Amino acid sequence: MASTSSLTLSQALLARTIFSDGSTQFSDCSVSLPTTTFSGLKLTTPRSRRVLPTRFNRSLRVRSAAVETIGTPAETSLLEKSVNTIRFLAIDAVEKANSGHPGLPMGCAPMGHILYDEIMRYNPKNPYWFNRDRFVLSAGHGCMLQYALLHLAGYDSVQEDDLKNFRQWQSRTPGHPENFETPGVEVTTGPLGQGIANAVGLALAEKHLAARFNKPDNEIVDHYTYAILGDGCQMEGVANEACSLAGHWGLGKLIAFYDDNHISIDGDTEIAFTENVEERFKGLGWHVIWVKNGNTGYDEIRAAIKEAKAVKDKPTLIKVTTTIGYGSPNKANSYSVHGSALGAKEVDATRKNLVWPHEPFHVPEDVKGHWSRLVQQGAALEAEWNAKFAEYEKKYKDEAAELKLIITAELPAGWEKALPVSTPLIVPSPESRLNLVEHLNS
Ligand SMILES: Cc1ncc(C[n+]2csc(CCOP(=O)(O)OP(=O)(O)O)c2C)c(N)n1
Repeated sequence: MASTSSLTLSQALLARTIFSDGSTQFSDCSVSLPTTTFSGLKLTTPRSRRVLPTRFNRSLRVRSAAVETIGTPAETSLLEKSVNTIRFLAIDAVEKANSGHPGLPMGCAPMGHILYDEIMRYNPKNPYWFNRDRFVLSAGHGCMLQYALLHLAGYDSVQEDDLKNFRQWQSRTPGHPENFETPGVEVTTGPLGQGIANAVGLALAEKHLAARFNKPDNEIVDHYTYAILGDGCQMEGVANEACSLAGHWGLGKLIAFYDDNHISIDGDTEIAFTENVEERFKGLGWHVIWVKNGNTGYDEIRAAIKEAKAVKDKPTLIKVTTTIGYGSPNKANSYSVHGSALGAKEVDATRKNLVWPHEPFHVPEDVKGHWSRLVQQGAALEAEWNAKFAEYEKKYKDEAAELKLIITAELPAGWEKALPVSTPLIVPSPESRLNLVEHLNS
């Protein structure tokens, strides 16, 4: 049973959910919010949406020769089925909207699946649980990956209808992740490079709070920050600057996956981006691992994460070589799948290629069943942490009170007394003014 104070902490975070009418999104949330306690928290009004410009049509040169066709396995494993569910949710949503980026989700589905299904610690029913692991999709254009994962994981913010409303006016699934629209999205991303910089900030915050509040017998702050970034993020200066700091600070709990698919918006990265990213990151003080088969190398991905976690004093970059648009027989490995719907004919061909006989937006029952455990698991993780916090609070009263203030973004009592006292205004005499004019004219 969680202590009252711990519940209060969760409530405060829930209260940060985003509606101008003051309601929360979580209908099944059993806690009621003591509004007076949290009146200091600002509710954000949903923005008026901008109209997304439709990408102009390009004549596409498709490198079909480079595309592998996946054989028809007699029986797909549940894991492959789940990964393909992510791929097809992305394909179907982009197809329905006739707008979006299917390529990245199709290529990154295996690493996304492993992260959300096996590795990350979070509570889908309370996206604001303080000690959750953080995930930042720095390559924000591939947001259907994140929406599909949030949907499968059981977040209330991304229901089937939300997926069907991808990129529509006032939907909870806008064309790039927005943390004030979709609980579960930690950081608004889209401007390339900025997401990984934010991930560095989140990992720094964790390390700072851990240093300040953790005790030898109670490590109350203890979570990881994961990010996925692509070639476009790697090209941006801001990413390098932030990653340099991450290396300098030795942010061991920052693990970034570099989606090394050799394709960017205009074609092969050979055109403009040929630097050695691995060597650069080593130079920045990161631990670097290369997963050579990000398409089906599930064990390779798992082993890389294990290795990354064992390195405590450096952030880790896991370069994962993937195929953009994996599974599409005629468009994979080409820029045509980066930012456009596949088109009905290619969707059919991809369904055949990946042996996916289902209707659009279908989540097979066994896949649903597999993911459903995460709701219970998440609640248990949070309850366990709440109990830990109650212990912490008993033993370290002052620190607990301070940490609570930080988590709920409240100011300590008497904060106004710490404000600097203003100096009385000195009115210059007419003589000194005349002096000044003389000086200026001289
Ligand atoms: C700072 C910035 N510049 C330009 C863009 C427009 N843009 C969106 S995606 C993209 C290409 C990203 O390439 P990559 O990371 O390789 O993604 P992939 O092709 O693998 O999906 C560009 C240039 C942007 N989002 N942000």
